[in-house]
Order: sequence, then C-alpha cells, then structure tokens
Amino acid sequence: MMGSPIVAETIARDGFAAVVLDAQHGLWDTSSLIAGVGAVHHAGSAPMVRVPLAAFDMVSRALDFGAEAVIAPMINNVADARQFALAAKYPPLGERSFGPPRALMLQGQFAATDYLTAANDGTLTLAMIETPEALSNAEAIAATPGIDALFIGPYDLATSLSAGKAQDVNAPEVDKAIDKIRDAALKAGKIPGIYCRDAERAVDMAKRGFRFLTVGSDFSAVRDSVAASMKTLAVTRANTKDPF
Ligand code: 3PY
Ligand code: MG
Repeated sequence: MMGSPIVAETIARDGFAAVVLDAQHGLWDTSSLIAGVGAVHHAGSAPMVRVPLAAFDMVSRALDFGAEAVIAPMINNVADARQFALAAKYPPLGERSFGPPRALMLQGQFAATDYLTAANDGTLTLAMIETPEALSNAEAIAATPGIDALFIGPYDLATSLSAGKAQDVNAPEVDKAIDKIRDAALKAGKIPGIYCRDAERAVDMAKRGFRFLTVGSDFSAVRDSVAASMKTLAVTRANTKDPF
C-alpha cells in the first residue's frame, strides 16, 4: 500500500508467492507501479495489481506493465464482471488490446505470439465480492467467462451488511456471506480468495478452503513491528489494529 517498489520487493524477497500492489487504496501512481511490478518480478514473486474502482483501462495497463494478476474492486454483477474480463483477456475470451512490451521483457518472451497465446491462462482476474449486490450475484459472477477467482473484501462487506455501523469481519452475517462466496467460486471451478488482516486469520481461512489469501499489508507490518518494539521499551501507545 505504501507505493514503494523497494518495500514491495522486500516483501517479495521474504518468500511470498505473490505481492499485491494496491492502486485502489494504496499510494501507487503509474510510475511507481511500473517500477514496483518489475521489482516484485525480479525478486521471484508474482506481481499482482489491484486497480482503482471501475478503472477498467488500468486492467490491461497493469497487465502490460507485467502484472500476473489483476484484482478489480466492487464487481457487483455480471455486467461488471464481463467488463473486467473483456479488458483483461485477449480474443476470443475478451477484447484486451495488444501491446505488452514490458510484460514480454519481464517474462523473457521474445515472440509476441507466445505471450498472446499464454496470457489468457497465464494472467488471472480476481473479482472482488464486497457488497450485498455482489453477494447475491456471486454465483453468476463466478460463472462469467474470463473471471478466474472471487476475492472477498470482508471490511467493505461488513461495512455494507451493517449499514455503515460496524467493521466486524467476524459478525455472523459476514461469516455466512464468506462461506456463500467461497461455495460460489468452487461451484464454478474458480479460485476462492479473501483479504486477511493477519497471518492467524489467513491460516483460519485456508482451513475453510480459501486458496488465495492476503496477509496484512506493508503498513500493518511496519506498525505492528513498531508497536512490538514500543511494548518492549515499555512505551505505552495505542495500536489501533485497523484493517490495514
Ligand atoms: C475489503 O476488505 O473491503 C478490502 O477491499 C480489503 O482489501
Ligand atoms: Mg474493499
């Protein structure tokens, strides 16, 4: 989220299979994103990009920069899902425009047609399910051609299901929604994913059948580490434990 290629690379070098560069709520701009995707790739991890809300132009741009997966927030219905897939996938599955020189370079492909034929299967689309509308359309979104995974945003889901009163990701209605979305993904043969604030929750969610799990963020890693040092130093300060 910090928008720093060196921070993203540091996380990648610690052994994560993938690192998400969050251009929705995080601080990435276009040039830092280009550098960040390269840095994560060179560190041996898969660069993924979360694009801003309804920024379908950024979907194919992120892939052209060399992202191996794109996360689109607030995919609420089949029309949103189709728009996302059209931007991400080449014909016949979609309408992605061809022009990935940076992706070709990063992936060591010198024949453009090699990238063209591999890209639809080799790059993933993750549709975020994080509103009541998306929850009711989860099966149809999962079944949309060109959508590879459902990715739950539990904080937006908890916010909307409580009509803006709470962000309790353990509330019974949120918990029920989490199972429903997982089942919708599995029924369509797609990957179930969920954002997790920390490793403990990620382990719990893996046991519940989720296969793509995020584990906090650079902000939470730095703040948790600073809070632990402050505790050892006996300096009392609030650690807010917010979602990020
Ligand atoms: C959410 O929980 O709403 C998210 O988008 C997590 O990144
Ligand atoms: Mg969200």
